[in-house]
Amino acid sequence: MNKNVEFAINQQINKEEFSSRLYLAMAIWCESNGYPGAANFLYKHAEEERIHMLKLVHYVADRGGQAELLPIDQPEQKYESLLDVFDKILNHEIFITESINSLYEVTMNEREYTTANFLQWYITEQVEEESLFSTILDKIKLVGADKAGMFHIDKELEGMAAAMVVAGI
Ligand code: OFO
Repeated sequence: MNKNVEFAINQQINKEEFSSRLYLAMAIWCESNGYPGAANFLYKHAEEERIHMLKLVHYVADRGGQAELLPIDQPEQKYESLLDVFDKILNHEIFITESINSLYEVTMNEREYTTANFLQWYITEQVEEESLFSTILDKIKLVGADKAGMFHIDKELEGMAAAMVVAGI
């Protein structure tokens, strides 16, 4: 496997692993701050990020490369509110999208078209994730300090977590 591409994928593996840990930290905060639905949704999302990481790990192995586990940063563990949590998630996903785009650029520069093709899945996934999190964030902003509205959003997130279980995520 092309060494520059392998290096860049290993950086992405690290970011996906960090994403999983970040959403786990957020789920823990939600669970102990009265948002059980958001917690379940984020526990599931942490698992999903782990799947994103493993998909890259297996791809590197399949192409005869060597996946490497790099040190992961400690995620923030204290949040001000549910709004703060989802605001940070959206910003993080935008950062991940930029990172996937840079990785795609490396594959293009190295003429690694097979890997570029493989990365299409991540490009599509990022569009879906940014849209999902921005919709949730808009709803949280809309209800503001209204407790009944916030309760309703938490229930909705619980439903989304249950749908992820049904979908086998
Ligand atoms: Fe939430 O994103 Fe991975 O890729």
